[in-house]
Amino acid sequence: MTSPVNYTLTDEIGVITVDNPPVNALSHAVRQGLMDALDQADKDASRAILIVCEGRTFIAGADISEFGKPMQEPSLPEIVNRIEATAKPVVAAIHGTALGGGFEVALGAHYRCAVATAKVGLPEVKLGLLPGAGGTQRTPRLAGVEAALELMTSGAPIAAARAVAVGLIDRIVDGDVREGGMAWVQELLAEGAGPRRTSEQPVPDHEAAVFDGARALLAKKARGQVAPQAIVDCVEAAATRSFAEGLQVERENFIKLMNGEQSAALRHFFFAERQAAKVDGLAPDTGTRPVESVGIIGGGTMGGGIAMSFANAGIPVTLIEISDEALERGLSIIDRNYAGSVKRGKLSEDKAAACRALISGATDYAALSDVDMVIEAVFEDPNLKKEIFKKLDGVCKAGAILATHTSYQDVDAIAAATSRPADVVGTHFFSPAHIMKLLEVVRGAKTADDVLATCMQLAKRIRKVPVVSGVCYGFIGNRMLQPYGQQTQLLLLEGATPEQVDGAMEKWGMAMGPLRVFDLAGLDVGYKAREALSDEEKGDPATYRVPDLLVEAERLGQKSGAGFYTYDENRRPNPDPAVHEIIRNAAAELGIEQRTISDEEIVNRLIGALVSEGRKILDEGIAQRSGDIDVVYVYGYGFPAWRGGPMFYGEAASL
Ligand code: 3H9
Repeated sequence: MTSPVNYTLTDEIGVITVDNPPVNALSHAVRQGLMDALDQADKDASRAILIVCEGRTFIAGADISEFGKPMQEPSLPEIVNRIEATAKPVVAAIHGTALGGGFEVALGAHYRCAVATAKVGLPEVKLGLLPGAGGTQRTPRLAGVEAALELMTSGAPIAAARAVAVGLIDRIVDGDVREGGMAWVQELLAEGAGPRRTSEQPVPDHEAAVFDGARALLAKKARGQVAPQAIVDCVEAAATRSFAEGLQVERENFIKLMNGEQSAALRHFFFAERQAAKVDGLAPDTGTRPVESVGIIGGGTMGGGIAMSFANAGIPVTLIEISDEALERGLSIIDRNYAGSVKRGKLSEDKAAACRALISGATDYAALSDVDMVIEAVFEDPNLKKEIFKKLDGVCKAGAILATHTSYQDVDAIAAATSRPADVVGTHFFSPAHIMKLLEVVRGAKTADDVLATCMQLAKRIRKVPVVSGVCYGFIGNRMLQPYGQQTQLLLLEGATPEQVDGAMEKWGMAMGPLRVFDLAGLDVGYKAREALSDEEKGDPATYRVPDLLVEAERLGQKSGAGFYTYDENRRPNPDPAVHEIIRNAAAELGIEQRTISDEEIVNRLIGALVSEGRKILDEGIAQRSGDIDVVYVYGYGFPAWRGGPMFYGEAASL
């Protein structure tokens, strides 16, 4: 087998080239290849060494698929230390993304250059880990404690220019990365530059309080997570102990994290997310349709957010509303959202203006005659949706994709309103649609394969995480929410308070407890939906008695200042004895005896409700795989990624 690492001696420079598609991950073969190449370079006539990569990127990290298995020698820390110890100057030349162990290889080198488009980062924290090949010790020596903590605890990559500014990269090279790297090595040799070892440099001065400050901040920002705190410990060791001792602290923490539950969950989630983008049963040669223009029907909150998602990806949007006034209102919400993005520093003013310029409005469906895709995003009225699809059938060009944004409706029934059901698909965005990453792509019985493939690809283009769902009431996410909500109501009647339920779930890791979510969504929404149902369809009255009573007392949730909580002017929820009384009375009326309920019971019953519905969804083939359900819950419902998603957690906890 040929090695994924190639070594050549060119113009007195030993060039080590890693070529391990798709992302040059540091598999065992790459690690061995690097060691062999270093051996060769040690012995030959080279005067300096260049490390560079083939393909789309520099090394993107350790090979995550090898984690959790016995590690084969040579280990990555050994390689990085060996690179740094080399007697000849070593230069790393970076393109694409140098991430994790990949960037640590570059940090082991004595000099680093990058093309301007490159990014570097230490994203291990997103896998529940920390940089385990010297990254926690070398980064603060080069960039200072604060920049190092930010890079490693956020896991977010930084652009080459920023990396130069903080001292992690020495220079930007123009043109081809290999040529640029070679030219710089020649320059360094001409200057007589020798090895420059980061481990021999001191950590720059910093405030002593920075570590405790970071710990306190992360306890809030990364509630419940162990890796960010361990990173702070390692950086503190870098600042207070010798390099060798610091490496030891890093190693011990790395191994502890690698063997822990959180990293196992996050590693599962990494692959689940990538797997979710794949559609089972599609022929490998399934084509996609070009989507270079989009029409959106309905300029409400959802329609506007969806329009922004496309415009932000450079795809022009025509927004359709029923009247000039409604259109104006919709466009002004979009203006406000863009202004908000600029204010929060998410978009530059120029970029926001350029995106906004891609959104135009119309009140006549004729404006949609030439678009490649239409997304209908009007409110959840099946008859209105069908009427719209009939109209679209009349005006849209052949081959246009017709999508309905819906949380619950029957996509097949909507498709049947057209003469081209194969072109119809469901796209369930999450609110706010320009921010939330999840997109449920609903595959109708007749949806064409290339329509589905196009939606999956398009989702990536508009920076969403797509998951395929079959047709059922509520699809994957909202269908599971129903038993979760019902179980929440039963817990209240049995004796838990809203603040206890939310507190238990938030402490466990949910971004928001269920009752705060209901208050945010508005209790009147469910109330109105129930009005249309028969008693039999509504199910056990205990599962909706309390919210009914709250709506009847004009407690509609956050928007009316009171729901399961009362809200102050800053929209902070406060427990309300009046709600406790409503719950107690409802329990008495329904003959339910109240008791003390533990937090553990709350978590097990609520997550258990998600898991058992998730299993039904899998059995019915609504979700392709259990990892897809995990992706839906993490990206759409604030489920903690470090618990792996409900299905992963349910399996591990035997729920
Ligand atoms: C680490 O380095 C620990 C060290 O500190 C210490 C060690 C002692 N391994 O995302 P994509 C696969 S921890 C194995 O769709 P993109 C991925 O599964 C690591 N496989 O592409 C997919 O496979 P498939 C720190 C990997 O262009 C294919 O490559 N590094 C790895 O959207 C394409 O991936 C990271 O956490 C890997 N490291 O994004 C970086 N990376 O086609 C993780 C990717 O079969 N990776 N694959 O589904 C990324 O962030 C993105 O993949 C990247 C490319 C930005 C590189």
